[in-house]
Amino acid sequence: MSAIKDMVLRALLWICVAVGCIPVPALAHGERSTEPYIRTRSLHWYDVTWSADKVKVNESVIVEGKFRVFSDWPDAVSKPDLVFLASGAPSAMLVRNESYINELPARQSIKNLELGRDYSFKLVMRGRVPGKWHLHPMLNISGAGPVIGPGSWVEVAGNAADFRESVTTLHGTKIDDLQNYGVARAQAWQAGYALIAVAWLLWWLRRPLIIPRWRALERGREDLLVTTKDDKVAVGLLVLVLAVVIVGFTQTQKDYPQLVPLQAGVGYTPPLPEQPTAVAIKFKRAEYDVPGRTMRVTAEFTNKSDKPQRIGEFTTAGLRFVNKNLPAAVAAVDPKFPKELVPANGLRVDKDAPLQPGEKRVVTIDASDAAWEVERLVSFLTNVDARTGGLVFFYDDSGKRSIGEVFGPILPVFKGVRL
Ligand SMILES: [Cu+2]
Repeated sequence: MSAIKDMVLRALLWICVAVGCIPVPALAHGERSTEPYIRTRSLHWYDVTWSADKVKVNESVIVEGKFRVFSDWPDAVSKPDLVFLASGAPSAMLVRNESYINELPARQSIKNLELGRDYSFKLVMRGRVPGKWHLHPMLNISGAGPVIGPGSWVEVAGNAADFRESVTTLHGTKIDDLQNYGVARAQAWQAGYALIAVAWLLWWLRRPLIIPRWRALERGREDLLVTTKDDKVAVGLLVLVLAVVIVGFTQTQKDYPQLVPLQAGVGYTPPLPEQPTAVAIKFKRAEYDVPGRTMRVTAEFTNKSDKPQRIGEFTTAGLRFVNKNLPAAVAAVDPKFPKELVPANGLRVDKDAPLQPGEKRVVTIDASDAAWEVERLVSFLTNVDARTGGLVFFYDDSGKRSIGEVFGPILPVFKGVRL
């Protein structure tokens, strides 16, 4: 018994040490906690831009880009039949004033996204609370939860007290600041109901409670528990509550005769037009080299276009592995794109010569970086369904891009970096 007690105490001690004594500043907000099979096989965000990295309170920053709904969607994740576009940022430090999917306002949920297709998105965020905030696009998927896109730091400068969210209603009423509009009225209602609830509780609490009542029950004197006076008070209270509700409802209807109810409908937008993939990809194998921190994917590539094609980028889980030997691919990375999401080692392509029209070639691509560990992406090695996936960007000799998908099972290996 004392051994178990010892063990429990020791475990508690270690938990205290772990939680209390190693404070780590929270610089982000959990974007790395999503399982790798979701991050590598559900949504692939690309061409994401932030219009500014510094705004003043009340100024806007626009986050826009595209996402591919991956063909090899994991079985364990609900299909994207109902989604809602949101922003991933700490609370409402920036407010979301507008949101769009394929230029359709996305203030409501959107239904029936199609696998293997692309969608564009746009978020208009306005600075509210000064500070440095990590701002991501995020898609909430019904039944699966949020899938977060790449994040960039946006600094909001100025004074929080200057923030205003003013609107003019359909009737022309000017509301100076939506932040506190109607708050006092809502609080008065809550306080009123709380008062009634507390009065009702006190009515019963003022009398002897558990033991005397139990003894009365024991003696078969249930009639002593609820008196006629109690009944009267209960009826009075019921009438009071009904009167408050009816009078409140009538008065509110009179004050605001025309109301638009909260909208519960969902929208639909067809995906963006399908772009022909210049290169067909036939997956061969994938391995994760544990000591070399490298994901290595081998596939057969067939050039279906009439122009030579090269592999420029492999992107998965928000990381962009870029082939540094291909200027078009390097130029496609916006210099303002978060550096930590573009691993310095880039993408190694073992047979990098242009793939000629009609040519078929087996190529191995190596994506090496500590980011696999930092981004907590290696836990796919312990998943029951160890699969991975990503987008491959091809560029022709004129710099035109096309996108292909690669996915398949992945195995861990321990042989070190191949040179
Ligand atoms: Cu973040």
